[in-house]
Amino acid sequence: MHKLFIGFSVIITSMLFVFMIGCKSNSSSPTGPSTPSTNTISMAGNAFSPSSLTVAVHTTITWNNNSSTAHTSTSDIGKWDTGNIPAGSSKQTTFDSTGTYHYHCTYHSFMVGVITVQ
Ligand SMILES: [Cu+2]
Repeated sequence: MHKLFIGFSVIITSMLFVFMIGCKSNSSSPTGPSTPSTNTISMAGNAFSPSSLTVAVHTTITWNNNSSTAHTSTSDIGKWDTGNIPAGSSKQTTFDSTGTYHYHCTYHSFMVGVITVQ
């Protein structure tokens, strides 16, 4: 009788354990925050390409200098300045506030572009 009781308890405990594991695997995982997108602007032929770009807030833009001379991406209102980007290298800027931002290259005043963050 006593052995039977112990055996019964083991079975009940095992079933409870399996039930708990089952519940855990069934619980839905929480959805994480939306991942910000990444965009690339090329600096080639002494021009920004695309020269006009609209991105979502918190987007990181990668400035790729694909030309043979150094360039910068410098905000007209001092919002950001990548500083010197040597030929063949790149830098990144993250846009955390909405607005329309005009920018230029400090070495080539005719190199201009605009980024709209919304
Ligand atoms: Cu330039």
